[in-house]
Amino acid sequence: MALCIISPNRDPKPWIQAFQKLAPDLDVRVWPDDQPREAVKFTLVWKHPKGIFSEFPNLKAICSMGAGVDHLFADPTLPESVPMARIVDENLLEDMWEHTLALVLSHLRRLEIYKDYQKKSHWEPVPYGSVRETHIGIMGLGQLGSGVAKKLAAFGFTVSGWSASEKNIPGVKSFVGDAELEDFLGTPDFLICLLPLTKATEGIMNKNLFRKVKKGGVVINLARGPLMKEEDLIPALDSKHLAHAYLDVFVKEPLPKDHPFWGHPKISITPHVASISDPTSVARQVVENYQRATTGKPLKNKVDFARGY
Ligand code: NDP
Ligand code: OXD
Repeated sequence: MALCIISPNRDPKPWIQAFQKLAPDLDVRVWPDDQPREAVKFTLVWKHPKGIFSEFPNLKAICSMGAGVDHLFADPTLPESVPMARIVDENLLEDMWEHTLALVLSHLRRLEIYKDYQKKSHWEPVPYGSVRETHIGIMGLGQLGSGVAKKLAAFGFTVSGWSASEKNIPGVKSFVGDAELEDFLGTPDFLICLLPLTKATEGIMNKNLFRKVKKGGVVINLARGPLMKEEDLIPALDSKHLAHAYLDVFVKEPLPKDHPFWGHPKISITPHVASISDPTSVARQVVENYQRATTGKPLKNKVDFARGY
């Protein structure tokens, strides 16, 4: 029995080291190797080549290397009969919260503006915002969105959130489904996206949605690039309806050098670093799911094939 890592664009070494420390007897392989595929019962996957799972006739489970699973569903040959899991990790949430807080506080305290002023040796105080007067809306109240929402509320922000089902999170007003999306969008000063990328959510941040966001609102996309219609963002910023966009994720990554986002004064870019799965922190849950899969037990952090997340 073996676990096979399939991550052509991500270094498998830290994962192998983490598994060796935790479960020295575990047979860990890395695709592409020349060992027989029959022994592989479990694959740990990040942006795999499409169609690859048909090489593994005895697969009992597929696990995403991260929280997101859109990279799995992008494969039309993904086997529905093989259960799937993803990463749910306290450190992933902590990192997402710290990244979110850094962006929001930096914006409220106008740090982007002063960075620009400094380049010009320009001295000019600008009015700043405060936590107590700021409303944050979060699209997606799952593992990450609900955790971030709870922490923002405890920090003193006014917080609301939007999800497919109703939530009961202390200090967070819950809005549900398409019928309540417009009401949700109207009041927050910051709109943060932590939705999964699915057929239902692709392109959800588009010109119609931007129009419903409060004038002067700030948009933050920390989830997946294709959730936003990229061509609709610059017009919403240039018309001054939106004040700024903080983007960590893009339709095409790395963001192409000639992409108009790079040079736009109201767009701040980070290279998909909001929160990265740390193998030393998450290897334990992968090993546990390997053991569960190979002994016929249900997986933890299971992905719902029908919902796509
Ligand atoms: P979850 O699956 O736990 O949560 C998803 C949330 O979105 C749920 O609240 C769900 O509602 C809601 N949702 C899904 N579809 C819809 C819909 N059609 N309408 C309304 N609400 C919807 O995901 P996580 O919180 O773990 O992660 C969110 C995303 O963050 C990941 O999919 C990944 O793409 C991204 N990510 C980005 C990282 C980065 O570094 N930039 C790092 C890690 C993750 P309900 O609860 O009712 O089901
Ligand atoms: C993830 C990511 O989904 O890193 O975990 O984006």
